[in-house]
Amino acid sequence: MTDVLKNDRFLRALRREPTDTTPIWVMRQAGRYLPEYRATRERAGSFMGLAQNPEYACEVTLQPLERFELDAAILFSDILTIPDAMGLGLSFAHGEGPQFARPVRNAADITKLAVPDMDGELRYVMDAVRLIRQELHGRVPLIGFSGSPWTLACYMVEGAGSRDFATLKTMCWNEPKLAHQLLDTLAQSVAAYLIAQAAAGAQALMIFDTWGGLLGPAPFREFSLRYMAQIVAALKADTHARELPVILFSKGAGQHLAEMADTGCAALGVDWTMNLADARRAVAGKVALQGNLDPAVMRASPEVIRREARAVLDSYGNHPGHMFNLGHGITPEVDPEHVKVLVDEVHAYGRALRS
Ligand code: 1CP
Repeated sequence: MTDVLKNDRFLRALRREPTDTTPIWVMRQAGRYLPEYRATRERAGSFMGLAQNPEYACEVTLQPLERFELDAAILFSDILTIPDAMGLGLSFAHGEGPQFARPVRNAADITKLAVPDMDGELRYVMDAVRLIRQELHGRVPLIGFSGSPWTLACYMVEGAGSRDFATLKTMCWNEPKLAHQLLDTLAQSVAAYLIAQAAAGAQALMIFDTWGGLLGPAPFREFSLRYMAQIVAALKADTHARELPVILFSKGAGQHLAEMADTGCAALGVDWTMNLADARRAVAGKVALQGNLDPAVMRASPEVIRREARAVLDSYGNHPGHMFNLGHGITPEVDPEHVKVLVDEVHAYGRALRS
């Protein structure tokens, strides 16, 4: 695992060091918009069959890198591997979202939960990280990831996807102690999971707090931010993981960037509802920023994609510390050719911006 990185733009930008151009990767870059992904998923039989087989997971992780000049790879897995390893029984019906056979709803369910064994139930994730690192041969860095405790709890208590995750929110109001017990067990699990991914070879770590923005300001601090801060502190206390930059991404939580920047993370993900110039001012040079093209732009014409990509690059300006990305995951109906248009434009205009 001592291979020299051939392309370290992404890691340099995370450290807010100068780069020749702006690095780019795309959330959900390995996914259903790629025909080769759909073919491998067909062979695997199911989403979990794909994620739990390190050879398949490695294959789909590398697929987008074969097509596009992306500056980072992200482990192919899912945030719901932790609740699955806790025994909740995860499945994905074809074309539908996640479902848990055994959601957690009361004190008995929550008291039974334990931190999963990273060399046991979750070993397949670490095996995938090791294999991907080997097969990348230092082309680009590998990002490991987890869901945030809040976002994992949303699915675990609801038992499936939802627009408002009202079941967990109700628990937060009626039984805050119970909600905190669940979130604390999840924070310990996420920290152990990310430390294990770092030991297996991940070179940066990202925490997806997809549903943090569902909370008002005080509940966001109490139920989401506090646990992400706890995880960052645990990573900083680990002799190996402390070297890895951590990216926090709370969707819809633009108003909290300043507080999030104080957790000790290296970077924040920004969704498309905020201008990057405002985001830069909010974090006052403490962290790098990742984002933030509206994913719906990817369905527009190549000319519009190029124009909107340039607008995002201009909004950040000629400063170090920007990793280009979408403001949320790429959607299945996007034409893969449009991703090539985006990646090439970001690199070309990012170079021009620096000259
Ligand atoms: O049928 C399929 O092939 C399923 C589609 C799919 C894919 C491609 C799912 C099910 N998960 C994934 C992979 C995945 N999920 C990655 C891989 C790496 C990458 O290329 O980016 C990552 C990072 C995730 C993370 C994830 N899973 C999040 C956080 C990021 C986000 O997009 O907000 C969330 C919320 C999930 C849950 C999940 N898993 C899958 C789906 C369809 C969902 C969303 C369910 C919902 O809408 O509530």
